[in-house]
Amino acid sequence: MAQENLFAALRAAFPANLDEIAVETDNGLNYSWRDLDRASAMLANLLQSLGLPKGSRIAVQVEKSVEAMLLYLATLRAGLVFLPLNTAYQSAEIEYFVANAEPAVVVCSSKNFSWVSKIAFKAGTQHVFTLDEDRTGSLLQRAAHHSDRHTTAQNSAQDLAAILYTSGTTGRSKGAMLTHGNMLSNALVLKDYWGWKKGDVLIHALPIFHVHGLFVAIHGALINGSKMIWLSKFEPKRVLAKFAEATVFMGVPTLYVRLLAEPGLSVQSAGHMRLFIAGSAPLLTETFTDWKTRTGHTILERYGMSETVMLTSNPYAADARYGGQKERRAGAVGFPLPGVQLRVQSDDGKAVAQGEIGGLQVKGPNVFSGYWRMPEKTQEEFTADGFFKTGDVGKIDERGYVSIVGRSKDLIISGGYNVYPAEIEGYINDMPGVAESALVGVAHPDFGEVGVAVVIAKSGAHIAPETILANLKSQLANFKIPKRCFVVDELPRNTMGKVQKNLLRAQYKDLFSA
Ligand code: MCA
Ligand code: AMP
Repeated sequence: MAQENLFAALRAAFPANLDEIAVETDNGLNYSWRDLDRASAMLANLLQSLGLPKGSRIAVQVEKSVEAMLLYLATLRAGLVFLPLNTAYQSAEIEYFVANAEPAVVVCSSKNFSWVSKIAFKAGTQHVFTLDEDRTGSLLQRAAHHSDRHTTAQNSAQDLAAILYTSGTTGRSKGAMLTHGNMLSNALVLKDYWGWKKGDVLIHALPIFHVHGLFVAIHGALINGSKMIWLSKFEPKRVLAKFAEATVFMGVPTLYVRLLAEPGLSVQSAGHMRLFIAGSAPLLTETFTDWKTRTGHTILERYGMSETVMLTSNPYAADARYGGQKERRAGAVGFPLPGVQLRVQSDDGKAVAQGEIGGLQVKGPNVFSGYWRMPEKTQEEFTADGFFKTGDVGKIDERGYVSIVGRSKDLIISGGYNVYPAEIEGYINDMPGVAESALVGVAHPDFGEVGVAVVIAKSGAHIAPETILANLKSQLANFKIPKRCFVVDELPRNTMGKVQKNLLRAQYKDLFSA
């Protein structure tokens, strides 16, 4: 059987001279390619020493660190399944993911060990390790006893490699199952499409518990044998300072908005850079044009999903193989990537006329195999002829450019993180004194879009907005907390009695206007 393990392909792309620097961190640590190979081998040997059945999940909720990336690489090379979890998730959220995914191993930061281990052991997890960003914790201590030689597990393209939790309209997260083939095919397409070349250096300033930072950024650099300048957290000044030593930067729109606020951003300071890529949320035309004016660079916007990795991209350069278009257009997410079929359908499943708005549906080697242990839900989200319904609403213009004009799924994307109104409304509605609530997204100058909660109190009850927010903050990840909360007498409803969120969005649309 051909070896189609993703790590095997990444390892094959390492430079011949393994003593070259692969990762340079913002706290002065350098990791050679040999370090990456040896350390991920030791971690893979530790994981394999546990005797886990094929397909076992390794759940990881740790602060960003090179060692956390090495654990991801080790999971791939051991042929196990990586399950990254946002560090902001609190116990109720972790309880859900652990119960749903039933990981064989959980790796958490030592500060959370007491409550995470309780949840994990209760759910049947056999091993809980700690890993901290200062390179301490039981995981590395145990790995130190293992050999730095490891033969990568034999996997087929269809084998599961990662589970990424995401959610559609239901509000309850679903585990998107990504295979070695989904991710390798996408990495190889993007390597070519974005013109990666020898000597490229990536600035990595994104979290590594989502697709953008974990797959698009890391796979992009590794599959090209490119050095990464590794920032533990996004700090605009630090990113700016690294432009002189790097060539590629990837970010969500908020990162670009914050970099634009830096006086030091200029044609000169961005002169060494080759490519700025944006995605995960809509890039405002204003940000696109301001960036061009300030740096001379045209941001390349692309469109992806946890279920599909990258789907479309604006062109890097005019390339006859891809239609020859050169223009990167603000407000468009470019063209379907090679191998990706994208179509626009109306709600009743009919093709819409060219340029008309409808639901975006996709098919391709990058599209996931389904939601973890949710076959019915998976079936609902695929058409009879095998297209995945993205839940995004868009159109394709006469030159083939795809634009996303909205979402049919009730989703707020705040600073690149997804916030599911159904989930937040559920928590608010469970609070004493609350009769009903609605969470709507409104424009925000920094995060792009943020949640605003509109709440109806039970008759005779009195509940203060700050009480609602404090209650949510004690249970949910900080980025999910509505930025404002209003307690009102009634919610606008249509004739069917459904809350008209569009009217609420209109009512609060100027709440954060700069
Ligand atoms: C932080 N805060 C936020 C967010 N981040 N509020 C709303 N939305 C956010 N995204 C709040 C915190 O709750 C906290 O509030 C305060 O801001 C400061 O927290 P801190 O963590 O210091 O914030 P930050 O450093 O300013 O973080 C902003 C950020 C971060 C750097 C933009 O959100 C970020 O790294 N976003 C990238 C997300 C990402 O990687 N998305 C890719 C998803 P308080 O003090 O009140 O608690 S993958 C994807 O979407 C698809 C597949 C694709 O196409 O890529
Ligand atoms: P996730 O649920 O984290 O996989 O995020 C995927 C969603 O992010 C997509 O379904 C889109 O709604 C949104 N998204 C990703 N890239 C873009 C983009 N370039 N423009 C607008 N929305 C985007």
